[in-house]
Amino acid sequence: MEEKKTMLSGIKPSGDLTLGSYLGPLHHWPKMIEEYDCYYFMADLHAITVRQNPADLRRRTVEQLAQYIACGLNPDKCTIFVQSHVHQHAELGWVLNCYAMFGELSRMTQFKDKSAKNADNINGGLFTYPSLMAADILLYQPDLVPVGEDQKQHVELARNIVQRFNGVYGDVFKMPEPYIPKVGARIMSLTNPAAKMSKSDNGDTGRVTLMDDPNVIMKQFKRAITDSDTERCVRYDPENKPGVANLMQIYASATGKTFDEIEREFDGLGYGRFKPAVGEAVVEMLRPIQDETKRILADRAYLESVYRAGAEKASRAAERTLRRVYKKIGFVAR
Ligand code: AQP
Repeated sequence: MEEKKTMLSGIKPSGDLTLGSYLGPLHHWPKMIEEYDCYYFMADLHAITVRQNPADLRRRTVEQLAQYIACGLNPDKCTIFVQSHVHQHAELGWVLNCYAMFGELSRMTQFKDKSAKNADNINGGLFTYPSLMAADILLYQPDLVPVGEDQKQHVELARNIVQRFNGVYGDVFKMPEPYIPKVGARIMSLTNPAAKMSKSDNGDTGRVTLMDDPNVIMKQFKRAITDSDTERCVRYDPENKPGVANLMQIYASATGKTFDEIEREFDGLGYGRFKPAVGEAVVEMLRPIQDETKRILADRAYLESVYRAGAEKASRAAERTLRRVYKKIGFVAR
């Protein structure tokens, strides 16, 4: 039998998972399990590049695991782990720091964005984040790396590192290929369609989290920014009507309808009917996920067994790569 290809992806527990986390990466993941040997992780090492409250970080990491499972990741069919449980990530991250150039790290737009957002804490981790991300990827030698549009630049950097490293030591790392899903690729804030909906944007009405109460979700959608054009019709035009395009993208992902179908459905009805309809579709999409998350979270022993087994399996795979790297660069074997 032909061996399955490998795939890897993770999300930082830097805030409660949002509609963006779900419609961007998470809801594509379960479909990959049959075809690929999948590794999914909670990227807690990455989360601390921004100051975290320890109790919140712990809670969110476990809650995120429950949400992964609730969204359809069957732990018997894929490997789910906490990044800090697999020490090889931090170790290879350090090595790859020595193969990532200052100039290329300085060009990362996420570093610039995050530095601007956290001006009082522009730490080294924020700067070298892409080397750790390259390590996350390369440890498992994946064939495919599903990422959002905004992570594409980091995968490009990982590819540069591979080229540089393999150029010196031979064929050590497999060249990673980014994969960007078409629909739901980038969900924007409901109050500012120019900014991505982010987990860490607290206290802002532009964010919907996976565990938000239905009343809260409806309120957020009713308040969503549409557009100031006089036309006031539901039409997919991301350039001139970004707020409406974002809502259409969410509605399309939640209902499976095409943009044409949505335009016909709301023809002549205006935004007053459209916005609550998107809210309702999201509430219905999230309802089973919320119920299942709550059920799983109540079984702490089960969750622990999942992350322990995941860490063991991931560690075995990661160690194979790390040993090879250490040997190639001249470290004495223990
Ligand atoms: N709004 C979004 N729409 C589509 N995809 C998104 N992703 C994040 N937000 C959206 C994608 O999720 C993957 C994992 O995200 P991450 O947590 O590792 O990094 P992030 O992009 O920094 O996410 P946030 O929510 O914006 O986190 P904070 O607020 O902590 O900075 C990535 O592939 C990302 O594209």
